[in-house]
Amino acid sequence: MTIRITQQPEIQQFFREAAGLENAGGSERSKAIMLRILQETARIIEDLEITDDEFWAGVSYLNRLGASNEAGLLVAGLGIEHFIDLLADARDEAAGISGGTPRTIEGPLYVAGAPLSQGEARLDDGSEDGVATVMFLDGRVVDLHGKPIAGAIVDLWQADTKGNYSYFDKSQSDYNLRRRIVTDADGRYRARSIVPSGYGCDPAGPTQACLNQLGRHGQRPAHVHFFISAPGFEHLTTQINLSNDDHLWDDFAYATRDGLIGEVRFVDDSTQSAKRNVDGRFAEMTFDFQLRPALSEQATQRSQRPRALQA
Ligand code: MBD
Ligand code: FE
Repeated sequence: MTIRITQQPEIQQFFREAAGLENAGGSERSKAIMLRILQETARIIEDLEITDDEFWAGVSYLNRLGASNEAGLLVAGLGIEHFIDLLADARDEAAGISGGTPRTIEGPLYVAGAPLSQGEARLDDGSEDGVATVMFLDGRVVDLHGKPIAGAIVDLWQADTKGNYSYFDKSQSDYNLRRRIVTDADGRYRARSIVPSGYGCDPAGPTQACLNQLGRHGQRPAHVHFFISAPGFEHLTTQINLSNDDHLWDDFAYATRDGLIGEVRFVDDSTQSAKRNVDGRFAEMTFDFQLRPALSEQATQRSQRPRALQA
C-alpha cells in the first residue's frame, strides 16, 4: 500500500515554513512558487514511491545539468518551452488577438549584440566556402494589412554545416552566422548565408542522457532563428524550419509549426550562379514576416530571459 502523508496539516504547515510563508522578509511571489514546488515534489515522491537512490540520482543529475549549461536545452527538449508558446497562443486567442506570423521557441543559443547592417548582410565568415551550400535568404517584414515595415530589425542566427552555433562552438569566429539587418524602405531584408544543418544534442551530455531514458532522439531539423522587432509592433520570436529536412516534423524541441516552413529552392544553373557571384549550385529561400500591432510598450520587447553577452 502506498503511504501518503502530504495532506496532513503538520506536513502542509512544515512546507509553508520551509517556503518562508511565516516570514516577513523575502518575496511573496517567490514564496508562493516555492510552496507549490515543495508540495508537488513531495506528492511525486510519495505517489510514485520514489526510492532514495532515484531521488539522489535526480539531485546529482541537476548538478550535471547546470555544470554543463544544458538547463535551457533540457526545457526545450522536454517541450516546456513549446508549451509556453501554446499557452501564449491561447491567451492571445482569449484576448481576441490573432493574425501574423506564428511564434515559436527561441531556444538556448541566442547571443546578443550581433553586427547591425542596413538592408542586407552576409552571415557567414567564409570558413566553410566550398563545403557549405550558399543560401540567399530574403523577404519582407509587413503589418497585418501587408504594408511594408521599414526600419524593422531582423535579428537572425543559425548553425553551420555541422549543426553548431558560434560562441557555443569556440572553433567558430565571433558572431559567425549571427546578424541584425534593418529592413529597407520596402520592408525588405536580404542575407547571404549557407544552408544550415540540423542541431543534435551532445551525445555525452545530460540532456541526451535524459532523452535516452525516454527512448527519444535529440535532433532538430535545419532551421534559422529570428527576433523581429519594430516600434509599435509586437516583438516576434520565431524560426524558419527548412522544408527539405528529414526531421522537419520530428523535432526534439517541437519548434516546427504550420506557417513556419521555408521552401528551399536549389539552383543548378551557371548563369544564375555567375549573377549571384557564387561557384556552382546554391540555394534560395524567401520568407515574409507579418507583425501584429503592439498593445503595450512591453509587447514590443523580447523577454528578459538571461542570454549570452546581454548588455
Ligand atoms: C537549437 O539550435 C535549438 O534551436 C533549440 C531549440 C535547442 C537546441 C538547439
Ligand atoms: Fe537553433
